[in-house]
Amino acid sequence: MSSTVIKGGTIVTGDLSYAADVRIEGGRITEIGPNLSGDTVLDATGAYVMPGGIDPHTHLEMPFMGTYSADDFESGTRAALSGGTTMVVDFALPSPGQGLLDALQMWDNKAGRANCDYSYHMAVTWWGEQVFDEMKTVIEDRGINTFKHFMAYKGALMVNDDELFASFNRLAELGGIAMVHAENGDVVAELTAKLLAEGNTGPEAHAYSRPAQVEGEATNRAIMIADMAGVPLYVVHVSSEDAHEAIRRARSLGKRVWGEPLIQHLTLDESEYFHPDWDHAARRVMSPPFRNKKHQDSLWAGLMSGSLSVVATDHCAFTTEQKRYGIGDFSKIPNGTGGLEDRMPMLWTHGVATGRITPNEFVAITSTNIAKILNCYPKKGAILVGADADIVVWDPTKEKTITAGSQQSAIDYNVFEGHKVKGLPRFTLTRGHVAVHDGEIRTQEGHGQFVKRPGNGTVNRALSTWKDLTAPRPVERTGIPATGV
Ligand code: DUC
Ligand code: ZN
Ligand code: ZN
Ligand code: ZN
Repeated sequence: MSSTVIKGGTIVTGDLSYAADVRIEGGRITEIGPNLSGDTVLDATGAYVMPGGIDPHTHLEMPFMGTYSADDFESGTRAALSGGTTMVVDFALPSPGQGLLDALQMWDNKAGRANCDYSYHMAVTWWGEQVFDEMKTVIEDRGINTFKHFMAYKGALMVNDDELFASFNRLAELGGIAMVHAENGDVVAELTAKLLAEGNTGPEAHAYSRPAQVEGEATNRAIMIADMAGVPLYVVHVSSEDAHEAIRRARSLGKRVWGEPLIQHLTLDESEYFHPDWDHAARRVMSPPFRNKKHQDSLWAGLMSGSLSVVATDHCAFTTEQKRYGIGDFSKIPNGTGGLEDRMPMLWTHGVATGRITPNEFVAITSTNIAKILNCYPKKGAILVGADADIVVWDPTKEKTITAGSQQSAIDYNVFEGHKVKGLPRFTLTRGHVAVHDGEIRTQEGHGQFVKRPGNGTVNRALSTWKDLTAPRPVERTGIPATGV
């Protein structure tokens, strides 16, 4: 079997850094140590050898708001690899009334083109006996242990509290993890109607329609409902101090709750929506919206202190032409921004290079933490013998200016346009295949494989306060007062 050796670099994992070479055979790491030799040698002198990034939040070729997101599994995973990300987790989204297994079949058909490994989260967009039954098959046979619930998008994807509670209870029983898009969809719908009636039709009104309070309220509600069901909870795209505060409090009480900020919310703010150019503002419309510095500082503090666990992208890219469906009515602008290619360089530049986080913390929040939460560690998220050779050789001195003209994504702009980044991949390897070398793309369409993530059973159980109570039973009373007279 031919071997590849990554030579002369510093291995950086989620908890330590040390000088060593890495040998790869058959797509896996087979040896770590000094002075290794191999058939192919990749020079990592002056670079960090890190687990490839895992982006746990993408929407590739997703039917949404009357259109499809523009990056599919081919362009999306090419963008990912170009930026040092070697695995994506996409959301398989049944339309209301559609079965879970049916939706997974649709996603399998699309994902066959992936250039890197991938997995899915299952979305619960409606509730009924079929969903209840199929959840077991999804977890036990398909190896998908995470289920996302939209608390917003009323009339489309949103589920109500009774449905949330039923689904969370079922997940607790099956050893799954609940995920939420936490915004109060009823209030968003009311604010949207009011803003439009008052003539606020531009992209800036999108931000007014989704204030931080709608996120804080829904996050808190989801945490309380998860606690009553006894299920672990993962809150996607945490964008505000209000939501972060609820997560921090839950964690300090011993509840198993994780929060995922996005690179966009960490680095871009609400002023983008007040740009005089309509296209500029509309291209940045996503939910939750970008926020002000107070919220950004809170998200950074969460990453630094550990109350927030993971940085993702919610990559859901739409072209300018698609964004223009919302001219005259902001609520029709397809919600979503790109970021797959830029997450790692942007986080390194604004996180590591500024001294906010260490290189080891960078690895933890871009890869290792989520591999553990999603139950695919140490196959993914690790530089260990036996792990998949999903590796990024990271050159901390390499610089570029982000431009749409040189990106892999299929869209015609980039929300980070003009941002200078320092820290980029020298090599990105997906299961041992060198997919990127110094910006040169050598991806192989269809190389990606599905990564199974079984349920965690009792290991990942929420530490529920509610479940501390003994099972309800009637009290035997000595005397019952007579009713009436
Ligand atoms: N938010 C977005 O901006 N796009 C996709 C779905 C979501 O929740
Ligand atoms: Zn969402
Ligand atoms: Zn999303
Ligand atoms: Zn080179």
